[in-house]
Amino acid sequence: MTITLSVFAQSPDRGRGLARDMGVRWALEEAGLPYEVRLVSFAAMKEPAHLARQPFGQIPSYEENGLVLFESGAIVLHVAERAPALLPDEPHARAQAIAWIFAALSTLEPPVVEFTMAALFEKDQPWYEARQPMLETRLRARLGQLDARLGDDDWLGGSFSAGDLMTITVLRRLGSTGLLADYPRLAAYVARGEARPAFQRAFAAQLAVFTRSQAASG
Ligand code: GTB
Repeated sequence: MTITLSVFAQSPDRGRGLARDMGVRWALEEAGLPYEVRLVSFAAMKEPAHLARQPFGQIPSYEENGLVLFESGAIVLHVAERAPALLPDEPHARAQAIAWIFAALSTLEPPVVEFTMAALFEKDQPWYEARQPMLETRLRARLGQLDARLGDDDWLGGSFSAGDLMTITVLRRLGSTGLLADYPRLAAYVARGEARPAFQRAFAAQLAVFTRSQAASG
């Protein structure tokens, strides 16, 4: 059984582990499942061979024994279903961990992405200055709610799960904004996730891809 992930040949995040293969790599490391990577360029992502794996021409995609999957959340869930370290067996705890995967992607991620993408790519737009405070207010509302739910616990469901993995993966995108400094419990939560050996291995693996790509092109 070989698992193959398609990932950026040269990640635009320069190896900071912000592209969406990071959560999948982390899940595979937590599950103890080895994997290989296929490096794809931006051009190759739009070619039929990759579109057959990922219909929107993006990374990541996942292949295993004839199964081809896309969407990082679906891939993490697929991996987690085989890993008690990521999804508890107890039915209620399991359903709640799955709810946190969905919450990370459908409730938390949209305001995170809107805010960070605008700050990165839309600063020159005439509406930027007027719109960004509104995006920040929306984002802070979600961060405040998440902070209240986490409270002083280590993890969202008592013990670490794929729900935490996905939530922390989304929160990491706020790293360069400094916003998490206003939510010390969330900042500590992210740090706890990043301190996990599986996270460290996943981070090192994606950084090595970027470092090699720089060496090859430099
Ligand atoms: N919903 C999909 C999933 O979760 O799998 C979204 C996949 C996705 O957005 N993939 C992006 C992609 O392939 C890379 S991760 N983009 C190329 C394209 O659409 O042509 C998003 C990303 C990119 C860069 C940074 N960064 O530089 O910090 C962070 C996140």
